[in-house]
Amino acid sequence: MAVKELNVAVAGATGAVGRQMLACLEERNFPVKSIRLLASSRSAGRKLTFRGREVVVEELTKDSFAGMDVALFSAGGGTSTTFAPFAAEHGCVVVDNSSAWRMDPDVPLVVPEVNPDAVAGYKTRHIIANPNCSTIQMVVALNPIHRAYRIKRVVVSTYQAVSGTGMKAIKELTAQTRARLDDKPVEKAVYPHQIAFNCLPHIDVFQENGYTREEMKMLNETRKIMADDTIRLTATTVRVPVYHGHSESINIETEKPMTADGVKALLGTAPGVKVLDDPENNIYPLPVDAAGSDWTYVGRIREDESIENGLNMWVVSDNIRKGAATNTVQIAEILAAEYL
Ligand code: NAP
Ligand code: 3JN
Repeated sequence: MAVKELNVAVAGATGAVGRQMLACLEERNFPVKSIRLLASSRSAGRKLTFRGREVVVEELTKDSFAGMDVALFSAGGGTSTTFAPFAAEHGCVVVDNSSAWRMDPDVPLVVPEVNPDAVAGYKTRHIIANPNCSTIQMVVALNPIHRAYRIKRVVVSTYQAVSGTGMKAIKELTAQTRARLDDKPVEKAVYPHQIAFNCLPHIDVFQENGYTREEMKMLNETRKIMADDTIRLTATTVRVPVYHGHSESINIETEKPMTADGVKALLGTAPGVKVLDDPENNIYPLPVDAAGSDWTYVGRIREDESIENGLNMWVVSDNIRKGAATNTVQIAEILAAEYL
């Protein structure tokens, strides 16, 4: 059966994620009948290119979604909270990249390699949430292991690229790097500290329990996507001076015994995963190699010698692609093929 062509709106089209969403729609040949590009009043009138044609960016308003079938949102949580319900009123299904709706029990939180059937839950509110980028690449790697060996506990430390913070942060890393190399004063606007040549153990705001919001997203979203509230997880999220690609050092403890070789074989056929694990030849996942790709790369797979049924691995993925835009478009593809 031919997939129906859809009227697609992209809210936040001028941003780091929005631009990548346009690229993904093109690359994946999404069945677009018409496209509407939305951003703040600051960008109204600007032109972006989609499929070789210039499209004028419009200001996002409550009336932007009339006649639209699907709206891909990446314009921040406040914008999603305000405007997603207007889209839903027009019968337009929202796939939202912010944290605004992720933990709403009436909104599915979807990673297509893990819980594609959850998309059906869009019918209640006409909203589907895209998880946080650090959660997405982690669950793509963890879910096959959980299904085979039951994960009891996860300890994860992230090394997150500045593109996760948006266009201003990408520019800030370049400007600070130039300033440092030229022996000029370093100016800070986006992060509370210099990010060039530095690591900041601080992503999103601190909570009362001492964790950051990013760290708590990793726990709460993982439980919802993997449909298992018994999984214990502790995270430390760190911003590093890398442009594209989040890296994660993940330690897990399982109920059933496993071996590193067994996990390598399992992940070797897991959806969305590419195992890159040949330390003798210096082969392991790297953010510079993952940038521009949609795979979740896993390497350094080894048994944790300090506990029973423990394993360490290193997981890398392009945060703006699989961590945001690609995952969003994959969800929209399921909607287009099976529901709309
Ligand atoms: P960005 O580069 O700063 O872009 C922000 C976009 O939102 C721009 O298009 C901006 O339009 C638009 N925008 C801001 N305020 C708006 C408003 N009041 N009305 C309409 N549009 C507005 O940021 P980004 O990196 O693309 O991220 C955007 C959002 O996506 C984030 O806030 C976050 O919620 C989500 N995100 C999710 C993940 C994930 O882990 N899944 C990763 C990154 C980002 P102007 O150009 O007109 O300012
Ligand atoms: O920092 C990163 O690497 C990912 C950033 C994600 C992000 C940035 C601003 C607001 C989010 C998110 O997706 O969780 C949000 C948000 O809370 O919506």
